[in-house]
Amino acid sequence: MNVAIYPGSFDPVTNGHLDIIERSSRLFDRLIVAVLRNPSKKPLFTVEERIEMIKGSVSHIKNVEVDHFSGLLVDFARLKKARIIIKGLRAVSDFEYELQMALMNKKLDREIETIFIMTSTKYSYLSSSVVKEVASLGGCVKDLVPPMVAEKLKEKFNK
Ligand code: COD
Repeated sequence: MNVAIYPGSFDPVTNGHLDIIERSSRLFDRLIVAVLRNPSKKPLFTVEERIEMIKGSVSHIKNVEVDHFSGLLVDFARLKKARIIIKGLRAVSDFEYELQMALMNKKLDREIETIFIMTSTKYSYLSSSVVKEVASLGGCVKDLVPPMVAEKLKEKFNK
């Protein structure tokens, strides 16, 4: 069975992330969306909230599950018997950062392969940070995130 992991902060999940999830779920038997629990960062949403929002947005895809991890991604991958890491690429700036991580993950575990999926043009400008900024300033994020996330952002920023 081909198991792949799509890791990220997903603070919050956007339509760009969902596009990567939908497209990679068609390539592997099982796809684990893995939310990083990073105590040194101050996210807008808790891990539990982020998981709930992803679960609510991917329930129609049968081979996708949502989990969380802390520590090294390669350790989590080994635990889940996954050898493939999925990353999304939007721009050259993503590539430099992602290449460094892919090479480091390979150094840490030579069984791991990172597979890059190109963003869809319509989501190429989309990131969780931009979405949070727009929402915090009262802008409309309806077309950028799943409805449940738009609702949660409204609650957070009271807009
Ligand atoms: N279109 C396509 N792809 C997108 C889009 C979009 N619009 N938006 C985001 N993506 C991609 C990103 O490029 C990334 O691949 C993924 O979706 C998740 O994005 P984010 O922003 O939610 O998550 P990141 O980039 O903050 O996640 C970083 C990790 C959690 C993957 C990383 O920090 C990690 O692996 N940490 C664990 C510690 C570790 O093992 N370190 C050693 C490796 S160097």
